[in-house]
Amino acid sequence: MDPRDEKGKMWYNGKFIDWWDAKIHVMSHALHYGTSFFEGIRCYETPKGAAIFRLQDHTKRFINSAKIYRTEIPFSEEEINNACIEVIKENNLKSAYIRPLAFRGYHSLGVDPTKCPVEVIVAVLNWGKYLGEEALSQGVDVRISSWNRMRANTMPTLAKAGGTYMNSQLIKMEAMADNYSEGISIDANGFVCEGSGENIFVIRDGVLHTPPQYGASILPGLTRDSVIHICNDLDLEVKETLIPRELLYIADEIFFTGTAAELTPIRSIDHMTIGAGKRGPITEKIQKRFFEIIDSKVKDKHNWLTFVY
Ligand code: PPE
Repeated sequence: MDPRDEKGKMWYNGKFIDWWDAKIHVMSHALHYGTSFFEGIRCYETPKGAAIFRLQDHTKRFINSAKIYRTEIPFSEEEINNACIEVIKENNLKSAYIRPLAFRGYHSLGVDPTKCPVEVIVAVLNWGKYLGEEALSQGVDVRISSWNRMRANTMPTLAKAGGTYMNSQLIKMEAMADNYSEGISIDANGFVCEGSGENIFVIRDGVLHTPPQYGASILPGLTRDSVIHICNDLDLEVKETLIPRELLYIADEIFFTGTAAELTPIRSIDHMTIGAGKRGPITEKIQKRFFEIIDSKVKDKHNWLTFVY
């Protein structure tokens, strides 16, 4: 994705403006202190037209991320949902990555954000495969990060807040500097957490394991939640449990989940081959069902799709 290619309209505080007119002042609070909340949502091209995946759940998480930081987004849940739909229509898109963002704008310097206005945008862009074109079928090579995720009661991990992503950036840059696609973070207690922008599932003896939604310093991912539902539908057992680092090395299959990453298999960690060193059969089964739901090939029984047009 090259932002310079982006044209078209951006939803900005309730109005549509040109992509390049969406500007802020350099003294905006968010720039100085990381004061922002965001979402990443995919809109897929399906045989029945453009469909947004889990829109309402993303909007709820967006509003709650702000609430954790005592911030009220000055638009209702319904208005944000509609903004995501309307910005796709306005740009006449069949598919897109939708990025709602709320941030504290320009008023005064100082840590106290409360006088700075809360501004909201919804951008749409083309975002291809997060970890590379072949990642979904071939898998990726990753490392365990030397950076830990935030300890409980430091930076809240249930909030998808801009500042938190400084930690993600450390994990990602360290991995890339060593030619890995991604890093896996460990929490303050020494247990496996997540990728810099993905949750993780570990398969051993036919059972899936993933860090618990609460208490493991992870973002409660919606793709993660979707995978858990799909596993129930497919009669696959999922355990939400603390995962020691060494379980990764002896796993049969491991994959990342995320809106951007979708379901990306991991083929090696720290140069140790995972399972057969390629996408495993259970990963493939879950991945297949995930895309069948999106492609309307099987019934969307959980009501995950919102059709745009
Ligand atoms: N953990 C983190 C830290 C995270 O950022 C994401 C999403 C997830 C887990 C998976 O959550 P979900 O998308 O609800 O399944 N990361 C978003 C932003 C990535 C970025 O580089 O920006 C995303 O995937 O859209």
